[in-house]
Amino acid sequence: MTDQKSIDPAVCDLLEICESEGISTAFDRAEQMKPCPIGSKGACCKNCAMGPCRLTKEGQVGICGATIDTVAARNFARMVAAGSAAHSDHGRDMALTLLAAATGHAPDYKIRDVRKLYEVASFLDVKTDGRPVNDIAKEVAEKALIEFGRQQGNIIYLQRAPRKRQQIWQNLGIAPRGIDREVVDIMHRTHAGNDQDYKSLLMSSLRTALADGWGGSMLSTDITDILFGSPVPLAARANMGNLSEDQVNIVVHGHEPTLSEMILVAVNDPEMIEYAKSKGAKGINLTGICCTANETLMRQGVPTIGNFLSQELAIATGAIDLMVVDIQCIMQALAPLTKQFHTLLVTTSAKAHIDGVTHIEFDEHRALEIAKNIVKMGIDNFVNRGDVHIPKDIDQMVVGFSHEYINYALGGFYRGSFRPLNDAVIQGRLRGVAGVVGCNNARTCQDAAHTYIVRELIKNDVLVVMTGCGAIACAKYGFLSPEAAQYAGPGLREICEAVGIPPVLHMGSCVDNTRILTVLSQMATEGGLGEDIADIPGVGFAPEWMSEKAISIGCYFVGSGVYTIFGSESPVANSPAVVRFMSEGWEEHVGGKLEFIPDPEEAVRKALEHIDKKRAALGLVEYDPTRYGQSGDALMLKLLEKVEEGTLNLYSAKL
Ligand code: MSK
Repeated sequence: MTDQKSIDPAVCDLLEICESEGISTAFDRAEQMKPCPIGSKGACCKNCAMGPCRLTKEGQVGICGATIDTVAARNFARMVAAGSAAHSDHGRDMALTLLAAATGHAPDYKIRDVRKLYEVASFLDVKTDGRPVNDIAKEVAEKALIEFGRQQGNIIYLQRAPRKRQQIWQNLGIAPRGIDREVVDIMHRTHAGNDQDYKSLLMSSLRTALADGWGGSMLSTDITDILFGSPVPLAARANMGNLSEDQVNIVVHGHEPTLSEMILVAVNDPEMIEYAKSKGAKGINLTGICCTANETLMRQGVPTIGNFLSQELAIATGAIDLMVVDIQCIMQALAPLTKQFHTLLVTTSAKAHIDGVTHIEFDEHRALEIAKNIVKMGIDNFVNRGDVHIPKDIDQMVVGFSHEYINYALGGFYRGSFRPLNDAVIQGRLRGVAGVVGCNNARTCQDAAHTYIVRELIKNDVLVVMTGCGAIACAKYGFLSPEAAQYAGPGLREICEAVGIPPVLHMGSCVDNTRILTVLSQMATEGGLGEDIADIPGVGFAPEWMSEKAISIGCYFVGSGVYTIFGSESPVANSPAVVRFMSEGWEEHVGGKLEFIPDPEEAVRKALEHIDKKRAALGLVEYDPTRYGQSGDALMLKLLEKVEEGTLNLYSAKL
């Protein structure tokens, strides 16, 4: 039965143990608790104390008269606001850390990527000539913080979008103002008795999501790169087999790299390693889960042991001595679960306490000291370890494809450009591009939709970029390794062989979806693929989404002109008008649309149709895979076969 819950062999293995020992997990709780058929479709309004009103009958309205369209749109808008707030607040904390580092108040951090600092300074209109790095960093942090509270004008980073896109936002009045302001706007407008026009609510939702994508999240990505370095490709490993039987296992989980980067320093401290040995361990083994894992994975090569739905199963190995969590995607179920094992769970964010769990508040001013204390607690707990069951699964991958690196990979240091990528799409060697992102969801088989969709896309010569738990999902099945080129269509395979990249590129954590916005903007401005993101033959997917952050991400892609497909049932399904407006209405206004398509086969079919439609609109050649696949490694293999047969002499052959 476990194979219907997950396709991950390590998770299935551990689920069997949990089931036989009566240990509760999200997988069986999802079976026992069916989703509320009213709330899950957007038909329950609890925005005032006269309700909750459940609008289940045709034409029924709430006590205040709110229609199903208003209720569904308001509920959806609040999801966008919560998601945008979460991402953006993460971005604010990164800006505050940069400020503290630049002013000498966070001595354990320094500017690791000065080149990126200069680039961001130019976007934020910060002068760099002749100034010390820390002065520049201080002003960059201050200017970034202004973006959160901006009351007039628009978020500066909107200028990074193609001109046509900026004009669309201005014409529609959805160019975001301050990042915080747009979140507050939605919370105000969805209060009882305010905005009761579903179209207005949905257009405002786009503005709030854009404040996340082109504001809070984009700043977060940039500042994280400044502080910890812009990712470049490196080899790394995924899945539970990366836990160690004879070392202290410490797992970082959540989203922010500020603490996890310090934990990494602490576990490599010779004194800490000696201390671990004094307790009978062979050393200290650091691994991660969810997006904190993505952050340390892509910059430092720290292995990931799993994505969102793997977190409880990791505890069930009995091998984790300490799990330290920061913000977002941390299941409360970890608290009672860790008590059934020897694992110590430590919360660290002032915004993410869990009742009954040890809390050591993180403070960037004393970062390394706190990190060392936490690591020491893990070491001390090693002696309490009992039986362990660590699945053997380990998968290899290459991670760290920042947009800067893709640029470099395609043209080298002096001629870095997206020209080769655009040319590949124009020639039909690539049919199009896709971003596949988002979470796991216990209502669907773990990783199944991610891997199906990605396999089909690359088979059809669609280059895929991934972030978040989706990227970890595909890492577990080898899609993020250059060898995965064997699953790619002929054109994509040739590109992978020529450039030496996998057909599926890991671009970071969920906050790093902004890197995809940057790639799309650069493709649009490079020339030959129209003049706007909406012109590009591309699609977005979140096949196993579950969080409000995913909804915000989906909406900022739609607002940027991308056809975006979510798996699972629609959270607004009970309002056909809202469903239609998110598709046809948004497409008419902004060029992008959002559709919920639970069937992955149908999702892929519609995505490819859309890509072909965009190709036709640009006047590009029809996609024809038979034109490619005769060069690169494939040609070499054929020639070698002939040489072995004795039918070809390479020295005299005309190729
Ligand atoms: S961690 S938001 S489950 S991607 Fe970013 Fe994964 Fe989704 Fe959390």
